[in-house]
Amino acid sequence: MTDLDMRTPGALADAERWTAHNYHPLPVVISDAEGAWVTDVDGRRYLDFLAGYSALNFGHRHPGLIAAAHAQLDRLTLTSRAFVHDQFATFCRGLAELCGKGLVLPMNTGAEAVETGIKVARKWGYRVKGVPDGQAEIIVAADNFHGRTTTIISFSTDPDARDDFGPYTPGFTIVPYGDLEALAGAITPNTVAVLLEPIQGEAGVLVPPAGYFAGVRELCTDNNVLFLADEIQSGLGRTGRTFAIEHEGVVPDMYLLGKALGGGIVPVSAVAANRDVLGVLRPGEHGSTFGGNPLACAVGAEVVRLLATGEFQQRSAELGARLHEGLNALIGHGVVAVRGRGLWAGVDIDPALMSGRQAVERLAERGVLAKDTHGSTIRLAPPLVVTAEEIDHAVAQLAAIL
Ligand code: IF1
Repeated sequence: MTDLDMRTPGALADAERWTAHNYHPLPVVISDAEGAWVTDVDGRRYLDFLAGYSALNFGHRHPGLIAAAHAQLDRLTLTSRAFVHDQFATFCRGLAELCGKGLVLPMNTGAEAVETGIKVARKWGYRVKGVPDGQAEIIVAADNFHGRTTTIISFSTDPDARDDFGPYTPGFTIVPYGDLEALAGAITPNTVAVLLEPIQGEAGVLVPPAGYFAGVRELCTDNNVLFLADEIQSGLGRTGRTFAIEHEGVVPDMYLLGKALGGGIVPVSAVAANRDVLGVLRPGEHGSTFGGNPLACAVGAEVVRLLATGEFQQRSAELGARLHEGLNALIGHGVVAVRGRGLWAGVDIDPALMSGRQAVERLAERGVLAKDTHGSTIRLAPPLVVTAEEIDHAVAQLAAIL
């Protein structure tokens, strides 16, 4: 940003002064937002093509979600799970039915859902499968991203996410993503689960080879191993289906959900599975202060209602085709490759032209917000309320900077 007006630099300096530098944000200070648009403190408007890393699938301040939040704020916000509240069963039942599963365990962040999935898979391994105590193994993919806790980064292959955070949690085996043979070779009698993203987000929106997940499903079923699908970023309409794994015609044993489940208002995450899996937990064995709180359940239940109609999935499929058509036309004109499904794309910019960071800085100058992942790859993931014209406008700005 060159001609920063007075308010942005001051706000940037203040933020820089008082916070740990665990991010390197673009110099954009947002103060208002609605739908697919945000406005900065100097009144500049931007199309939001990051959407909170897919936590804003329904756009900024979706009226139905805000109304659900306001109504609940005026009644009851927190009880803890020491008691029940009148929003709890509605949310858990609605989400369980959306997933086609028998039970739901609500948490708050995505990492907590992943940690819950890991703990439940291990407990299932010991109490149901009969794995010797402390010997449970979970298979994950290289280039995964499942969160930032010390256990989760223990099985990360990204040095930035992992280095200097040891000692690391044992019990995880890493295989190449998309490689069925390697996965088959990694399964032992102590394997309790396979944990995979249906599309690898942070890795650059990597779509697996056709048939890969059908093979994963078969291997897990044949070896009495749980298949955990991390749909925290790929799920809830982002790829044109309720869950990205649907594109593979496969049903996982556990859905790990988060981000958009909170409607872009409150952190809401959850694990959905059948009783033979989630039923292994007994009172006192897992939980969290805010998991399943009334405000989270009121918003989460409205998110489930929004998804039940299929309109957002339909929009993502139709407008996603338009987005990918526009992006594919740039291949050979500054773009090397485009990947993704629905309203989700990973775009590899020609590294000889610019880095991913430079690309998103230039896009911001042209009023489009996006985020680079690694190297010269940028990810594009607008809210599912984006219009066709806004998609065309964003693609035109990308063409203009190349
Ligand atoms: C950051 C990106 C990173 C996720 C999947 C679990 C989680 C995430 C598939 C954990 C979170 C966020 C975290 C945020 C940036 C963003 C991200 F992939 F979306 F781009 F980091 F890789 N599973 N992804 O994508 O959920 O605990 O954050 O609620 O940490 O920088 P969380």
